[in-house]
Amino acid sequence: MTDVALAHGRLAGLDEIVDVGRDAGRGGWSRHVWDAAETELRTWFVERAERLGLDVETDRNGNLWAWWGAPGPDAVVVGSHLDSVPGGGEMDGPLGVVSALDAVALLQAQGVRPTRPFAVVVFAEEEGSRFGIACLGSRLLTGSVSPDRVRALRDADGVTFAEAAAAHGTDPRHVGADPDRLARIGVFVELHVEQGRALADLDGPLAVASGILAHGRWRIDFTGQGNHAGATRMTDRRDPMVAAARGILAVRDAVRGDDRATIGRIEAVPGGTNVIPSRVTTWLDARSDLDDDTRDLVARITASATEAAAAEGCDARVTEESWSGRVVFDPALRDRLAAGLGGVPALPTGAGHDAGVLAGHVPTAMLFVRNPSGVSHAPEEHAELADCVEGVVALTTVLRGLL
Ligand code: HGY
Ligand code: MN
Ligand code: MN
Ligand code: MN
Repeated sequence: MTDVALAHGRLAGLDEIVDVGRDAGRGGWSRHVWDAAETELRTWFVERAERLGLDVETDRNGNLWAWWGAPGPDAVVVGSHLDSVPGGGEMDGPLGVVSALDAVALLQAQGVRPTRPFAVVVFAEEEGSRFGIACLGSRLLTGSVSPDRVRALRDADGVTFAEAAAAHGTDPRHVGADPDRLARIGVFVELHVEQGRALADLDGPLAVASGILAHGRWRIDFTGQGNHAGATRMTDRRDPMVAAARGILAVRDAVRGDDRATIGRIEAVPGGTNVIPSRVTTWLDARSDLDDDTRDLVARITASATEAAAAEGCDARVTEESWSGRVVFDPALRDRLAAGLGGVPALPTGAGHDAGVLAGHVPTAMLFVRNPSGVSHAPEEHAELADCVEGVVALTTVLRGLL
């Protein structure tokens, strides 16, 4: 391994960024598109890529592309994302970006020179933590989301995507599908820390991805009557917090089989301790193996939210915010990679990825690196050095076979 890859018991690149975006309040890391932490990671990426002799450009949607040689058709593209969920782990995203750069360093140390265009890519807003739509950068690239809708998206401070983009050199008037750039991609490979513990149970360091669950995000607004906490008898209330509480408990009862449904975020308006809220909003993340199963799950949750609201004299409104159908990765490419790595297992995942968005447009594959506890989207997310190194070596092997 080159010295750039290994240091201090972890991949050197991860050490270079480990202090960026630490979230003392939540624990873990918070790095959201174009905030101070993610902007610092962008700067790190450009500097690290340029040290490797790569030429970095930012596309019309804020995604970063580090080209090894001239951009061109049938490119091998490898990468992931640098943003995180609030209070997330340090590896979800960055491990894939660091490993891609380390793989370039290793290929260069091995004297390999690309025989076809090659780029390391960093997709913007993969977690959707700032503007609400997951995989926003790859969805914009592939024309999978309306640019008008995206431009108007607001973050928690009321800043629009358009304003944030413009403040960071991305002209919002130009965001949207980038068919010429998409057509250049011959194959996309993403390495990612595993989110779940299948590899721990299999006692193996690596896997290729077989597919991704269907998943989406819905906003559920419970509206009632705002009022005074002390002057309003309990019998005179139309309290959306009580409706939301019933609706949240009903989510668990709505799942069937291996469905996954989560309410990870709730907001009361106006949010005063001595105020009965006028509105309570919850955000639902629902996933299942099949598109129809996910749709059916959300239909059950919608029915129970409506019922919970009516019981409190409130209303409930469910709005779809984003949707990703079930992904099956190209089996021939998947099996070719697995065989080239000595027969690593192929695993499905419940976690969404930019690779899931690209898979609908170009040959795409994923590599997973073991996460001993399986915990992710939390500070405890982890991967051992030896497995990270195996990941870099495996990614290098995969890329050699493609270059
Ligand atoms: O939500 C997901 O599955 C991914 O981490 N964005
Ligand atoms: Mn994630
Ligand atoms: Mn991720
Ligand atoms: Mn008062």
